Amino acid sequence: MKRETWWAAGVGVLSAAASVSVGHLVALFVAPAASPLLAVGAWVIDIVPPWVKDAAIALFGTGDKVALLVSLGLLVAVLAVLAGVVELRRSPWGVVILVIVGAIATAAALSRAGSTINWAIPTAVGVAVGAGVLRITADRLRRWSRAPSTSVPAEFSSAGVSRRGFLTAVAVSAGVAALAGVASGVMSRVTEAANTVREAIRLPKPAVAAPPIPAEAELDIEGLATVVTPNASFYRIDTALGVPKIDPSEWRLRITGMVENEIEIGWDELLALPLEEAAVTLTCVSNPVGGDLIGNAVWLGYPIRHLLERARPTVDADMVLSRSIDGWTASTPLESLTDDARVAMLAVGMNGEPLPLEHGFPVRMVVAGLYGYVSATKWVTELTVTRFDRETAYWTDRGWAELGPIKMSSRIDVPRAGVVVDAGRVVVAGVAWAQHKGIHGVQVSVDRGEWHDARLAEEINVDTWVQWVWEWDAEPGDHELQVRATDAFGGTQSPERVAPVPDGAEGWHTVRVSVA
Ligand SMILES: Nc1nc2c(c(=O)[nH]1)N[C@H]1C(S)=C(S)[C@@H](COP(=O)(O)O)O[C@H]1N2
Ligand SMILES: [Mo]
Repeated sequence: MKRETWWAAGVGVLSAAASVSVGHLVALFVAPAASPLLAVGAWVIDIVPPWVKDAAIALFGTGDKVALLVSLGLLVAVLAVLAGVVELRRSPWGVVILVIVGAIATAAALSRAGSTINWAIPTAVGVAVGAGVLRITADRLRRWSRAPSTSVPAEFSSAGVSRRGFLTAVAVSAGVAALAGVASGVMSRVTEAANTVREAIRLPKPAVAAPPIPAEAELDIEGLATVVTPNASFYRIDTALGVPKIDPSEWRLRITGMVENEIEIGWDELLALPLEEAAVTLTCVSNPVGGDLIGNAVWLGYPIRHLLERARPTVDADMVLSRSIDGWTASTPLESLTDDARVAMLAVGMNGEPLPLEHGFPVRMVVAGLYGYVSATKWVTELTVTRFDRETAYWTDRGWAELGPIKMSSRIDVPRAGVVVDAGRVVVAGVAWAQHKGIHGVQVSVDRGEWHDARLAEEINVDTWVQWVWEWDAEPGDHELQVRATDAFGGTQSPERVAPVPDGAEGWHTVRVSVA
């Protein structure tokens, strides 16, 4: 084989290494399981027939996962060599091979349970970097191999210059790949350490326990969001590129600003206070009608009003600016935090566990009835008592409304939009919410006809969503289902469509289905 073919093979492997290591690093920020190698590995585990799995386990024992990753690595290496050689000879077909392999890895990532469209990002970024490496290095290799050899000293000949150009590109690319690899290693270790600390924590029993979730609150219908959202599938929204890792023993919360008595509290002191438990449904103001930026959990925490009682806000204060360790801020009306009729807590627990790192470990705010951007500060370290006319917060600086009470809404979960269902009895089910008020009723209409009352599941409390179900006698054809809710004060959702900006979406969730 010619020298340049060897180099081309190396260039292919280098670009694959850059893709994988950069993709893996980006995945640590987006979602670790979206790493190209891990996603493809998990996907292969799902699709291989059982006998292959059994054979692998028999052959490799508990090393079967390692064997899988090694085989995948070898497969990638072979494809990488191919991509390098093809790119040298028939540019841009080598890049095309890389992109196709990337597309398969992306599809694998998106097929994972709980994946979102963001899971495409790590592989996309990885492939973009890899494609750049492949293009540039293969191009320089081509120039080098075509440069005429002359009698001038090697350093000055065009062959010498182009050789140096190629080797520089290789060195820079290898540096990028290695740096991404090292950064991933460091990040994984830090996350691991934070998780170890988190797992060792035993939260105290609540002084005021939430009543058990009534069995009748869960209709248990396939495809319907469960009434309590598991932590692993709880929506996540924040501006944090890397999830902050706070050592609870170093965590402190300061209450400052317009108060007569500044206070500071640490982790142990917080846990020693009488904690209360409450089920509250969080919602993001960006949630479109029918969207899934909403989740319900049982939170354990300490009422913020008790801490404010100790800090004694001055009479002219009307807002609390909460700040996260990463600088993110939210502005919450002071009266929502001092009102003893509203759940507003410094939460440390979520569904019986310490907060997951990405949901604000070790301490976050949870305020019933307010959108997350004005109340749900994760990784919270400071509460500044102030006034709306003196300070603004992260999202209010970016055009979102100063006040963010959650708007009543309802969603159809089953049947899913676009599906084909059999004529006859069809279960239509979903969730409805009007936090801090409570849902009184839900109605469904077919093809914009009359409204039918849905049956509500038992409500956990007024701060949580409620499931609903309606049985539809479906006739063949294309149909449109719509849902609207009424709150406990008699307000009903209006049909006018309103975009999420600046204070939350409005409108009736509409789902088209075909009945066969
Ligand atoms: N530190 C911090 N806290 C934050 C945010 C953020 O960007 N940074 N986003 C808020 C928004 S907009 C929402 S909707 C909720 C989402 O909480 P979750 O990710 O636990 O579901 O967190 C809030 N708390
Ligand atoms: Mo949000």
